[in-house]
Parts: sequence; C-alpha cells; structure tokens
Amino acid sequence: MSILAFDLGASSGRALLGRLTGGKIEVEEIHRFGNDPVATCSRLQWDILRLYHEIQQGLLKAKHRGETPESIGIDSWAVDFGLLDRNGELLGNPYHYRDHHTDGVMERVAARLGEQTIFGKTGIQFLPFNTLYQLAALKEADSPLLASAERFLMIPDLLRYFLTGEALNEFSNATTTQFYNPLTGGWDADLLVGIGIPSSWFGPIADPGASAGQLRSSVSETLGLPRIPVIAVAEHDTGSAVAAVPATERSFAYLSCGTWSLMGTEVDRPVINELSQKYNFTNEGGVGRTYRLLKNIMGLWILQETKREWDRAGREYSFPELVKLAGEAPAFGAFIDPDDGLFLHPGDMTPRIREYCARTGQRAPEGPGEVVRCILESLALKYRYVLELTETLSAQQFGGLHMVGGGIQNALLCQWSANAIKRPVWAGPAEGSAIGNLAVQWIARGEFSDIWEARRVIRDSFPVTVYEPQDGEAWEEAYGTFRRLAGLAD
Ligand code: LFR
Repeated sequence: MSILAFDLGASSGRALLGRLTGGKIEVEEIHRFGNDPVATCSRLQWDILRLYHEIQQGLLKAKHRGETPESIGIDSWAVDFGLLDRNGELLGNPYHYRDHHTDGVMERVAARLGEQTIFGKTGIQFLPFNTLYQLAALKEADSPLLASAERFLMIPDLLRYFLTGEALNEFSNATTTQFYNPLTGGWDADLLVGIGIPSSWFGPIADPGASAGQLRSSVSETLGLPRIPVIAVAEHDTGSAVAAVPATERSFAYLSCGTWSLMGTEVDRPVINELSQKYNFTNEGGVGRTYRLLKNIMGLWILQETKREWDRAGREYSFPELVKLAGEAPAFGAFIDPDDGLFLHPGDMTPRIREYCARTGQRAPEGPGEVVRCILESLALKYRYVLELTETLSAQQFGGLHMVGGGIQNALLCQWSANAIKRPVWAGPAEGSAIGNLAVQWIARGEFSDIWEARRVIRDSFPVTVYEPQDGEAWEEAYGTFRRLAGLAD
C-alpha cells in the first residue's frame, strides 16, 4: 500500500512513493524532472503545463510499477499563482517570482497602505515578490488578465485543480501571499481593496490534511488509474519540509536548505510585534495551524546561478567539484551578505560578487574555489545571525540546528554552519519536503495521530548526520568581520 508525493522545487521536481512498513517509512523516488522557467520577450514564467505533464508521468510511472497510490499530495514553492477565467480556464502562464514585474511595487504599496498595517494584519515578511505585490503589479500595469480573471489559485492549488476539477485554496500557501490574516483566519479584505483586487477571486481555505477531491474521470481514464483521492497537504514546500524535521524536543530550530535557506522555529501563534517587523521575520502557516517564525535567506540560489554562469561560459563544474575547490581555497577571503538585493534576480553572479566586494572595500574572490568559498562561508555566517535573532524573537535557546533539504548533501556547508553557530548541526532527511508531504497524507488517513507522531517515525526511519562545531575562535572573528561588512551590527 503506497501513497504518492509530488514535490516541486524552483529548479526540479520529483515524485516519491511512500510506504509504512514495520513502523518505518520507506520512500522510493520514481520520477525526477527539471523545472525550467522560460524567459519570453520580457517576462520570466513557469512552464505550468509541463509541470502538469510531469505529474501525469509520475502517476504513470507508479502504475507501471504495479502501484495504485491510495492518495496523492502536491507541494511547491510559494507566492506564485494562476488566474482562471469564468469558464475555469487558465489565463496565461504564471509569472516567476524572480521576474522583474514587481520592481518597486512593494515600496509603493507599503507607502500607500502602511508597512505597519500590512505587517500587523499578516505577520508576513516584506519580500518584493510576495503575491500582494505581484497582484498590485498586474493592477499597476493594467494587465488585461484582470478583466477576465474570476479565480485565484496558487501553483499547487492549480495543479490539483487540473487533476481534480476542484478549485480550493490551501492554508500554508495562502499565508505566504501577505494578504491572509491569521488574526481573523481569512483573506484580508482591506488589503485586497487596497490593491484593487476583488475578494471574490479567493475561495474557502483548506487546512493541510483536508481532502481535496479525486482524479477527474477524464484523467483517470486517460491514465488508466482509479479515481485516486487527492489530499491538500502543507502545499507550501517549506511547510512540508518543517513537518518532516525529526525533532524530539518541542522547542527546536530548523534550516530548510535548498534553493532558499529558511531558518526559524515552529510556534503555536504568530509572533507579530515591533521586533519581528524590524528584523523582517515571517509567520507562515503550517500543519495543525502551527506557524513558522522564520526568515528567508537567499540560500544555495547564488551558488546555483554561479554554476549556470560558468556552464554558459563552457566551464562546466559539477557541484561536488565546486565544493571540493571551495574546501581547498583559503578561508575567510571575502564575505557577502547573501540577502543583498543584488543577488535576487537570475543572471551572472560573479560580477555582482565583485561589485559587492568593491562596495565594501574587500578583495574580490578569484576563480571557482574562492568564489564558492565566499558564498558558502557567508551563508553559514548569515545562519548564525538569523539563528540568534530567532532566539530573541521566540524567547528560546536552541542546543543545535536541524537541517533538512537537498542542501545537506553539501557536507562542507553543514560543517561550516555548525562552526559558525558554534552548536551541533543535525542533518537529515534530505528529501524533507516530500517526506513532510507524505506525513500529512498519513495523518489525514489516520496512520499517524499528529505531527509529533509523524516526526518520531521520520526520526526512526532516516539517518541523521551530526556535525560538531570546530575552529570556534576563527569563526567567531570571521563573524565579527562579516557583520560589520554586511551592515548587520545591531
Ligand atoms: C522555498 C520557498 C520559500 C519561499 C520561496 C518563494 O522553496 O517556498 O519558502 O519564500 O520558495 O516561493
């Protein structure tokens, strides 16, 4: 008896079959595919129909293995969406959150509606690509889509809709829009009025674990599968990843490490106050109406883009090669603040790293080893900064850091993170989001009583690698330099 999780990341997607055998979880990756955004004349967009095609391929691969999954769940990155017209048809390809159409919009909307009002109503960090600003950008551009739109669906909502024909907005993703109000428990009509978007586009919100229909008859006929039930999991990948953190302690810090690094802690209620606004922390909804008090850190995106830059120039290195070169380069040559706006959009990163170094009076790293070392050390140091802020904001102390997600395959980054935070790092599982997706399906199916039972079983099922901190003094000194250069001194 198996269930199926689709986990879509910003650069690749995968389908994992999950089984519960003898009190342990077994997973099998049956399909992996690229998720390549497409730059058209002026816009960067997701190839949503290809993603839907790949989901169908995943279902077929399950069938060809003789499996009929008992349920399906989909999770993906947050904030992006599609609009449906009155006939239920998709209007255009969803924009990529790294597209430039939102440039300057957040500042204008915040000036008009008030930063404190927006944060006070949502508890969501200000990021230029939040759905609030994407919709406001469409409005500012007088996009013709707006005249025909009748329904708003986020990426997993949309793919689920293609599969089932049912349009439902899922909670964890809804909270990332920055117009979901956790205090009233619904869409915030004032913010929507403020950006001129009709509330009628937004439907009832389904909790993670809610049933969300079944495969449409046409889909099940085409694929030769029964009408498999679909479950709305924590459809925001970070929500699923945090659900899979194998913590034993109720108070824990996590880092979901992939294209983004999401660091924070799980709380029962959103922490919305002056300090969380000042440090631009977020409160995203999770399983069991928990909240993730966390901060986005730019993450391995900078390294991925740098690798693409070198690939384009015909200097093709694999990630393991790059990490090895970084390990051999001299320590603490230069630092960047990974969250500087310079690094947000796609494109060549080494000129931006040089620009950052020139601006901060540092010698720029030369060659792949030095460049990658600069990126990874800077990330590890930023982790320390955000971990300490998380402690302040949540009034907790953490004995170590749980790291989940594909980034933990980079052992050097895990070790340097432990060194930087001066505490152990517990790394695993790498497929955090997909496993959290499966876990919520099992909770919905009554196999686990709650998220804590799920976490216990995850802990018993997947190995965790422990990295003990090393070189304390050198990292302490580097942290001082990093903070000064990044302008993070209090
Ligand atoms: C991680 C993630 C982050 C979100 C970013 C953009 O994959 O979902 O949580 O801030 O992507 O959607």
